[in-house]
Amino acid sequence: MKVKRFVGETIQEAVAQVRDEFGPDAVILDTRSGRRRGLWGLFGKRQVQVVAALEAEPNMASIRPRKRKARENLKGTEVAPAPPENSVNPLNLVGSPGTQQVDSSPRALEVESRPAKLVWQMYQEAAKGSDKVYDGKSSAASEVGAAREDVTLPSPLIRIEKRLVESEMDEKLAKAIVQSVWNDIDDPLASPEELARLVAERMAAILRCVPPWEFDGSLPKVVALVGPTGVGKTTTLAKIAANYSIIAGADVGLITLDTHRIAAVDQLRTYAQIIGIPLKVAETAQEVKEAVRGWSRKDLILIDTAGMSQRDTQGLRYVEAALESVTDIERHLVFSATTRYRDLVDIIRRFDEVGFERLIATKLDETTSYGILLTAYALTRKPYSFLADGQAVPECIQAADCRQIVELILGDA
Ligand SMILES: Nc1nc2c(ncn2[C@@H]2O[C@H](COP(=O)(O)OP(=O)(O)OP(=O)(O)O)[C@@H](O)[C@H]2O)c(=O)[nH]1
Ligand SMILES: [Mg+2]
Repeated sequence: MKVKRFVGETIQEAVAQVRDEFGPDAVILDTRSGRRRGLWGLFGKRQVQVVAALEAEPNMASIRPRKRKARENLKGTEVAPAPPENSVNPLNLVGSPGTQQVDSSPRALEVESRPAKLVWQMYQEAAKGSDKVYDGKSSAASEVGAAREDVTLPSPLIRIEKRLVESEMDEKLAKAIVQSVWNDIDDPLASPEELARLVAERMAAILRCVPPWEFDGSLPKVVALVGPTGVGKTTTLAKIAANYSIIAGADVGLITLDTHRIAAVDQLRTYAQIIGIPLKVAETAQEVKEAVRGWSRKDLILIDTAGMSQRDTQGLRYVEAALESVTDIERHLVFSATTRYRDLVDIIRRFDEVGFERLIATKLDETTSYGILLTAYALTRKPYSFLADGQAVPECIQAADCRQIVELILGDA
């Protein structure tokens, strides 16, 4: 893949350079505007920087969206979008058999297993006293099962706990997981391999991931991505849109609320054009509402929002109000797998005010420590929907899979 930075005085100028050099197959990865750096930077000309990529093979533009003529006639009778003939689903994104399937009905998502309850209670108990380490004898834990009298962990479990902490998992969570396994174990002489297997199983049991959406031809699924600046919201939105539109043949529409930066609108517009789907720009809650209402026959409506620092209270309120105007919206909090624990806590606290129902972790390719993924789940108890692991659109995304997250965290341990 060729990646290059193009600089112009306007976004149009920079994008024209991209088109001249890379042609129509170029994918815009990033756009930024600012003043030129250097000695005269302070009073320098404004400039727009566009980072674009050209895939070798395959690329998005070479896969033309399916014709929707037949589909329009079928609306209302179709159960789910049929995959294109002989289609493969390399991204594991769009409801392929064999992906982990979880009942995603609201009721099923509320239900947590007994082991999960045990871990969460231990974790919450430990988290209450600031740096207090869970001692295995808390009253909360005893509600779901008496903790072992003997709280000294065997050395293989201590090693696993250390490994989890090294993977950037919150220390209290790592302790709660291994302690809960030890608490439940039937065979105190279990081998290190067996203990490792039990820990992996427990981690998978406490996590939740939802399967990819399926559309029944009734009301559109409306999804908004929210999150801090630069975590990959727009890129992830484009990946999701391209996969559902091009691979699954779903009828997809995009709305952007990120209207303050012209480059942000152009970034999404470029993606929309390449994928061959419409984009609407909405500035107010009323406009969002109208945009959604105008697309009542679409399968999927994806809403991009402006990245905001978790300290930007005004921005957070704006997004909250704009999204509140749409009923049955599903909000996905996007965060980078490279986020540090303290920042994650802050992000979750602030975006809790906007509200979100799902988690998306991005930039899995930029780290080798994935414990933060389980920590994010522990702090929110919202299931994962997608995982993203690179800049390439539409390739670097997949439906979240609990076992895979556990494997990433445990690595070669
Ligand atoms: N390595 C890596 N880079 C990513 C991933 N997802 C997005 N990026 C890159 O992260 C940068 C920011 O991506 P955007 O999609 O613009 O992020 P955003 O959250 O929309 O940013 P704002 O709208 O400015 O808040 C771009 O350079 C993307 O190519 C990923 O999974 N891995
Ligand atoms: Mg964006």
